[in-house]
Amino acid sequence: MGLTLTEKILSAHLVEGEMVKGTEIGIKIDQTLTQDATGTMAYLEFEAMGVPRVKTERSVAYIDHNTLQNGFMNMDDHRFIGSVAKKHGIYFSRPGNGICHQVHLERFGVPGKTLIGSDSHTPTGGGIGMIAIGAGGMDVAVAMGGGTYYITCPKVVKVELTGKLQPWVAAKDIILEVLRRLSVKGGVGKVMEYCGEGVKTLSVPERATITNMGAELGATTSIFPSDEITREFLKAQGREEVYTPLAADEDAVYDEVVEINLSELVPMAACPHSPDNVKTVDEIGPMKIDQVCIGSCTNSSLMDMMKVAYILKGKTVHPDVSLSIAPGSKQVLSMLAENGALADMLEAGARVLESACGPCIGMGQSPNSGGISLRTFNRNFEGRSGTADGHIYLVSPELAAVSALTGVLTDPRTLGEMPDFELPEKFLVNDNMIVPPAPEEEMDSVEILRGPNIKPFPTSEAMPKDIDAKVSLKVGDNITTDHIMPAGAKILPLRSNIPEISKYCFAVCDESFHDRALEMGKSIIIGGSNYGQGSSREHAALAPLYLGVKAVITKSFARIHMANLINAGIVPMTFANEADYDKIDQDDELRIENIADQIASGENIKVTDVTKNFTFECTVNFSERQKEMLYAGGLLNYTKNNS
Ligand code: MIC
Ligand code: SF4
Repeated sequence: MGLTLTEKILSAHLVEGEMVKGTEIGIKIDQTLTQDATGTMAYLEFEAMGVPRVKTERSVAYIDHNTLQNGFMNMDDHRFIGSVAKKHGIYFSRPGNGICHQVHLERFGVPGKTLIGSDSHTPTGGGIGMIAIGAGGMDVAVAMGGGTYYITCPKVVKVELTGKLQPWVAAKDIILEVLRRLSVKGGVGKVMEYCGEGVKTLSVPERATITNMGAELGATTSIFPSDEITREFLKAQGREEVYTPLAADEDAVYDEVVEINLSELVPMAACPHSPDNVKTVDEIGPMKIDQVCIGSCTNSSLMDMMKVAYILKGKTVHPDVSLSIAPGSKQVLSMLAENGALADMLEAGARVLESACGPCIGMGQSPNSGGISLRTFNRNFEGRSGTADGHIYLVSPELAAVSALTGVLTDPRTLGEMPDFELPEKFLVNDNMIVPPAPEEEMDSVEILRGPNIKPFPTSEAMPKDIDAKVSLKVGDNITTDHIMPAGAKILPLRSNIPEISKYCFAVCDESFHDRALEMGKSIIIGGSNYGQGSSREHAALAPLYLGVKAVITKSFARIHMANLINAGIVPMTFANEADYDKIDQDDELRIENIADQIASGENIKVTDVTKNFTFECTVNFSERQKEMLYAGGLLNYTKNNS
């Protein structure tokens, strides 16, 4: 029986377990990446492990999220990360060099290798045939130290692409179509593997748009084969030597098949407030818009920017619209400057931002109140833009650019004929903003620069015998990490200060949560399905840990968040009978007796609602390793106990 590409790469990296779907496997990690919003914590954790030099083939620390320096905090963190990188064998991509996923694809990604990153959009690397997975900072720290990374052996979905996109229909529309069909939960426990004739019509940046936004499906990752198109891309980056052809076997067996005829796709948008709320432009109609933002790790490649510049050239942005553009990397921005496209954007009235995440994570460019903003990004969760009642629509760069000119949502196909946009034969390669680590013999002399913003992370205790705790919060379905631990310009600088950042925990849902949880001392959170979707930020587990949350009971969890809860020593459990969710209210007192014994028994966990006087059951599906971590009170305690 033939193998899928996913199975080939995973089995070549398998160090623990067997390739049995649904069971836990341990894989060797070749490369890691961090960004600055999760990186400070990840490197504090790495330091705590006491490993002098990273043991990966390549580890890179990027500065791209917290680049708005409205106070000392962010730059302090950047300097801390830069110094840790230099000392411990990590490449450091300086602020201004670009968004981690874009730069990693350009300069470091290698087909067939494994990559984990402390950012949920790490699967961008799947665009060149990597198994690239988003993870919590602690998992990345462990991988940097040479430790194994654990995932549930995924199912593999074949996404068979046929046909060819019509002019002005974009790669973004392909992933929006997948999201429309499968929803934000549709990819949980799965890898989306793209194949078929249609794959050959897509360039690497287009493939990367699709694998990037596969994160919104909740998928473990997404992957494209590594083929001639990959080789051309790597060659143009001056890295042809890392190319290897990779594809699934002809007779590979997949768990599911999704068929998409590219020729039938039309321009679409994900409407507020979820990436799977997808409609065609016709269905939405010519809606008046206030803002357009082009960029983010999903759509900020040179090719995207060249299309945008072509559309804007010689025109002026509509007077009622604010247009901002953030090219994804220094390479992209420099090439736009050299070939004149940047001038076309500026002349049209675009507000060109530095190469960073920027508005995507609420670092500026928040829309006006009640404003309608078209963005080429990947997430439109409520409040994420920084404007609580902002309406964010996720669209392709083509659609964004033409709409910026007309002031209404506009079908880019009205632009008529489309010129051939081709990747350059040679990208501008200048890695001067990537600082290599100090040679091993000099590492001892590198001083770690630790600013006052950096506070130690919260300690967790070993699992108590019983958990007696009140429900501090009850929330509904699809709660995102942006609800649990919001980002934005005000809060992001607190990423290395858990006590401070905890004040904003769940503030989007209930501003009184912080005080109530602290007052309760210990508590339990009740959630609906797909709890914790979105970001990899472990702060969404560390802040609840600091506030005394002992367990989270939901209808279902998103993958990375569940791993982060276990790493933090908070017990994630799911209702055996979903109807029990309705019976529990905030402030109810819950009692879980002999929790460790119950977990060890492998049976359902019995939880008593003391307030309402009934008992319900929860399922847990922990590997032995996860059980041990929970007993110890999290990954750090577990690692200490075992070293
Ligand atoms: C995001 O897009 O939500 C982020 C900000 O990149 C996060 C990481 C973080 O919260 O620092 C992610 O996607 O993992
Ligand atoms: Fe940055 Fe946005 Fe990409 Fe997250 S989704 S890495 S915030 S550009």
